[in-house]
Amino acid sequence: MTPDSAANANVASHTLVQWVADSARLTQPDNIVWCDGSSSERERLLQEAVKSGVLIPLNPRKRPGCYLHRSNPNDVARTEHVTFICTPSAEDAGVTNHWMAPDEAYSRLGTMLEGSMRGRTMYVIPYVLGPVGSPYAKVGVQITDSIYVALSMGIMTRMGECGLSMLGDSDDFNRGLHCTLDLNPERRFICHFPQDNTIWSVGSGYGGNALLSKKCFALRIASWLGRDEGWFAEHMLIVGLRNPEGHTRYIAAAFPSACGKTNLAMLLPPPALGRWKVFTVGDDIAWLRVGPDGRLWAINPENGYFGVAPGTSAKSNPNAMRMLAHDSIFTNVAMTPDGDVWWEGMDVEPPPELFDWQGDQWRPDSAAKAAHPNSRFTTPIANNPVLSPHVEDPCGVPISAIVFGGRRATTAPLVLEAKDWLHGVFIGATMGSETTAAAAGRVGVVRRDPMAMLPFAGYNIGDYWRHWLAMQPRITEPPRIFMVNWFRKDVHGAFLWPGFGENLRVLKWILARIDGRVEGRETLLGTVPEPAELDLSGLEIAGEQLRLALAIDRDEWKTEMASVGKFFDRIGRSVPEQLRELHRALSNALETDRS
Ligand code: OXD
Ligand code: MN
Repeated sequence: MTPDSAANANVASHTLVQWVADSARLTQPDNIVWCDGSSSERERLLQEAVKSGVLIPLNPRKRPGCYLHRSNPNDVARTEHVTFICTPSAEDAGVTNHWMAPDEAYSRLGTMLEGSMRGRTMYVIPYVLGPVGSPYAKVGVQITDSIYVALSMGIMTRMGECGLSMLGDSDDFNRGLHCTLDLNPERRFICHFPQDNTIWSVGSGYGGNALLSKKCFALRIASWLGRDEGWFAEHMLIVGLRNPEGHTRYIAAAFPSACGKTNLAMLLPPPALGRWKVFTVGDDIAWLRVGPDGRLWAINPENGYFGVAPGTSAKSNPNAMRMLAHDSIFTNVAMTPDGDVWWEGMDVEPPPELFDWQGDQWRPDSAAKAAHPNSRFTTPIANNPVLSPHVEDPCGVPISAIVFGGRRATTAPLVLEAKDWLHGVFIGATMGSETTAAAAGRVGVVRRDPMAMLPFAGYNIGDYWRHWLAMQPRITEPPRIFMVNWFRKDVHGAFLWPGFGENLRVLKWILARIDGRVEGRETLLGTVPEPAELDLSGLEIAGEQLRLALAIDRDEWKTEMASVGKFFDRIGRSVPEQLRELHRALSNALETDRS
């Protein structure tokens, strides 16, 4: 589509035309390009991005259709400290979010945006979250001055004409205004205005801050819409598991950023479980609705993966390695002299020389990492060799189990089943996990990360828990709720459980519980497997190691409950009383019960 072509683009929504005109008046771009999502447009944008140095083409024989992007070194992760929920009252945002009054946010960012696109091109990107035509899909339009963002949105969303035709003449779309400014961290703000279905993001080109469809719309704004409209927007993968008898069930699992959601979503079964098949519906975000049958049904709002590269290997995620072979954008990975990519944990020896993520010469004896720990790949879902055939189903897939997981070296057992919905919500609400490189700040510190939504709930977390509880009566066939932890370590710091493909053994136990085929062992904190109930065929794991992986240590859990109590106190009166009560009951039982 040619510049300044709103008329040619057949934009029926007067509100959209007006909003783009207002944004252009504010930012004063030299050109406006309405993106149509065609392959010719993509080719043109790719060529421009290469010409301007934003993308480096990789070796077409090794990585056809692939490009490398190097970001500003100060702009490599989500920046939670400058991410704001802008609601009329601070109480609506709650203590786990940063809050700014809407007027103040519009005015502060408005000043930064004034004339900010002078000399630049404004891309107008209409997109659909969810299968096109699904009654659950939603339309967003992002304005950006970043060609890298425009190209990435073309991978991550169903982008272009489909967005405009789904919108028609309606004014019901998310308005995302993004401008990179000068990438000065002092002028970096990601502001959400849920009442206006609007996002303003300035000063960053990093995916989680700048691809506004993802964390900003599909989680923060959507969680707000979900509360009002009676559904859930969650930081969850969606995976289908087909058993050897040919029956497929679906699990939705919430893990914090960079804790293995993508790996679990496209897991390759170990040889002993080779008759099982795993299908990916989504790897990061799930929108869950109650179906007419009283079950929860999930769609993946996205159309691509924005995954963490380091640690991805033929061993940890062979399906991901296959999908990254072509038509992907890599950000901040290392580059080999012959134009291929490399990162730590790829499990192939680094060549004697590399260009590190900043483009500098790197040798295997260099002290620094070659790839940034939060370096990423952006790749279309269609590249995934195990993509579920149901990914475009308008009503999604029915969910049999919800799994909450964290990265915990201690305390949390390999798997545990909640007693009921309330207890499951408690487990999700109180989960803890070690921080990762996906967000700026210290790595490896345990923090409470309720439902893996700490950085993504678009409103007061206590009200968000209330919404989970309030939905219960409507979900007459609820999924069962579990907690998992692949990351527990022994005293020497070695992982107790092998993880990756072997995690299917745990998922198999979860399905067996749902089918009533295993009893498990009841504990104060929920039901854990008897070791013999786990299918360990073909796996060498010492009995003691497994016992430790499954163990519930009373002292560790007392400490855990004390930390949960402090977290609840910090959140204050919005914590639902039912969760408070359960916390008291579990804490007392840990003190007194000797079973
Ligand atoms: C992500 C994240 O990029 O959670 O998915 O940070
Ligand atoms: Mn995520």
